[in-house]
Amino acid sequence: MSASRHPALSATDPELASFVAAEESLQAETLRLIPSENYVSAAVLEASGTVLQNKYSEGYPGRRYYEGQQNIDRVEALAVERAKGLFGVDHANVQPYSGSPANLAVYLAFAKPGDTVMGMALPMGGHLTHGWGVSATGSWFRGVQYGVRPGTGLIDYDAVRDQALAERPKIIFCGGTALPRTIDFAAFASIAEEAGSVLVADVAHIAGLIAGGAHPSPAGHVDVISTTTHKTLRGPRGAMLMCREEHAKAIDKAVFPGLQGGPHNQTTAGIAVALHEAAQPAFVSYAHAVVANAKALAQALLERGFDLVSGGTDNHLILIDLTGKDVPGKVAAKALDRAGIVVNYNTVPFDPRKPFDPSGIRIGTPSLTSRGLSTEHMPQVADWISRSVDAAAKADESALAVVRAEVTALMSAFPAPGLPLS
Ligand code: DSN
Repeated sequence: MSASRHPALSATDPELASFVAAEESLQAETLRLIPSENYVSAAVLEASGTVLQNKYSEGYPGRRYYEGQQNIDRVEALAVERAKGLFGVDHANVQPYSGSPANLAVYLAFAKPGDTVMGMALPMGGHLTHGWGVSATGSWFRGVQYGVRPGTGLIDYDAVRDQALAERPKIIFCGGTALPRTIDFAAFASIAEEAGSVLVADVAHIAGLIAGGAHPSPAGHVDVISTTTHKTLRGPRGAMLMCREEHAKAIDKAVFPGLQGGPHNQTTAGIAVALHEAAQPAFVSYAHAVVANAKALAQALLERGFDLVSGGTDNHLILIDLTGKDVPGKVAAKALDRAGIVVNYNTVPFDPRKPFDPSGIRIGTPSLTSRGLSTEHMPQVADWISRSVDAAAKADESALAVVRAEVTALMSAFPAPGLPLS
């Protein structure tokens, strides 16, 4: 790390500073395809590292348990107003520490231990906190799970409706972590209304696409919107809960004092900046470019013989089923990492393999789009993935090294927001 970039850290703790410098280089040199990751702007990075973190602020603007909130109240109120404006909602709570605590607050607000709750199964593309067994949400509540159709990889809305009417869950979650297709919020809303359930859209992955008009919004269809702020939205690691006015008190009470203590004010500031950036015309272009890149990458992968869950993508995410390639997801992901392409191994629907050694890899285009790569680069990216997976099958380390050199060369021409220029 250059002393001029983080002089105090380098002087006080050179060992830790060297780890940060190494991470900066890694993020600059590699092609980051994990669909839930991104690069924050220098402004978000600065806001997230301010003296705001020296302050305790239990409560909400104008209703705190500690004095000295003159500035903190303004920061949080600004973030709240920006969230409401950007997503078109009555109420926003910007205090959840991250996505899992945000979702836990939803359970606290609307259900009692032992109640039935419904969400998409984790191996089908859902999230742990949507009632999956190993999560607190699946052990403190009775989680029932829906999935996708075999063959198409698409949500079977008729089956979801039948299950919801049979189970009458207190809460239904829609959204997930490995869903390449558009979520039909109106269809979920009509199911939830018939079943008498509170409907929650967990849009963590697609919040930035919604903000930029590249995915339909759940606002007006669902009771609560839960989202992290650091994925396609390009903010700091945090979360928000947004809802109709009728649920505002329940949500706020569940976040504080129900689950959390003092909010992380420095994160709130970063969220406020990210929301401001996401309200600019350039972010509309960014969101649409993310989707255009994902579609172009999916097409290039199909042309190279890859099997994609649901046959492609409508959003930022592609789930590659490697069953036909005879390379397990974990082996492929680790080989790609050695080639400078960062992905995560992932289950595919109806995966015969275990989650820690599954059949798929999950990729996405938010980060590469933040660096300015466009559809013309996607055949090259698909080519690197194809060569790396082939190299993994043959244990050909020299082929991976060749890909890595090519990746590093291209990425050096596309500096990442927030990172030092090398
Ligand atoms: N860890 C997130 C993801 O990668 O999708 C979900 O919480």
